Amino acid sequence: MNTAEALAALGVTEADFTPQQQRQLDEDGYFIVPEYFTAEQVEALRGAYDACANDAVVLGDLGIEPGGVFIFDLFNKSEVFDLCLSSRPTLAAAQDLMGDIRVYSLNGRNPAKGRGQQSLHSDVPRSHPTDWRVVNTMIMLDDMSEENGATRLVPGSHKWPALNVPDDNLAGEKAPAPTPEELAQFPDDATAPHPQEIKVTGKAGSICVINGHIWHGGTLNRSGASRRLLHLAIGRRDVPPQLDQREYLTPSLKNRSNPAQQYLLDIEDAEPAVPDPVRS
Ligand SMILES: O=C(O)CCC(=O)C(=O)O
Ligand SMILES: [Fe+2]
Repeated sequence: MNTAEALAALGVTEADFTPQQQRQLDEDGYFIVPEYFTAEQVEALRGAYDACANDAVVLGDLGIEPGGVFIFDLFNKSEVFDLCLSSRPTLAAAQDLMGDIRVYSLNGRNPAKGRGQQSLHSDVPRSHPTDWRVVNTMIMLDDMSEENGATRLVPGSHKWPALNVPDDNLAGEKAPAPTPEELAQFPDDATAPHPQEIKVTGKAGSICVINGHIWHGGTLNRSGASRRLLHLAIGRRDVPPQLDQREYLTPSLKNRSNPAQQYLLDIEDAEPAVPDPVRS
């Protein structure tokens, strides 16, 4: 199996990444596919999300979102999340940008009322201008609006130096020191609105595919309305993933996944490492 075979087996075709989307990803660093997932799929994903809400982890006091709440390792939490690997625009865009790819992580995030403002950040570092390492996807399980914590993006900033990369994504690497000109471009307060930022809004089921280097971040959930979002990140295959799927592999994921899914999860020759989760 290789990336091209895996994507073909998962039904990815040229239609999943149009020349216009390719141009948008190149120039702006993102594109949106409204209501990509059907209402039935969204309903199933919401059910699975809620069923593992108790697995949410509260982050520490440092980083892009002190006290941020995340659910990690979703592929091992429910088979329903396998649907994320049918986000064909993500897979097609990731292959186009990075060549050989694999899953980098699948996380969930639903900021509570009065929470969610993150520092503007790039998800991964970069050592030269086309060292693209991650394509990320915001999969909206609820309608996302300016009131319930829309993701903000600075269009075009994927070509700027990486900003505030989370420690977990540095894999021990030291981000290259920015030049004085680059430094001058960095915001004084990364939590503040950026003059060029836009807010990603959309109906449940919509996806926003981003170059993981774009400056982006969560915003404040003012209304308290639910804003369940999945982040499906696909990495270049030679880049250490955020979550090593082999270390967290459950019998259930190993047994149900097909060869193409196993290739993308990089678990083809791996044995289960932890038991299946028990839900009451
Ligand atoms: O949930 C969001 O709106 C963005 C989250 C994000 O970018 C992150 O946690 O790295
Ligand atoms: Fe991010």
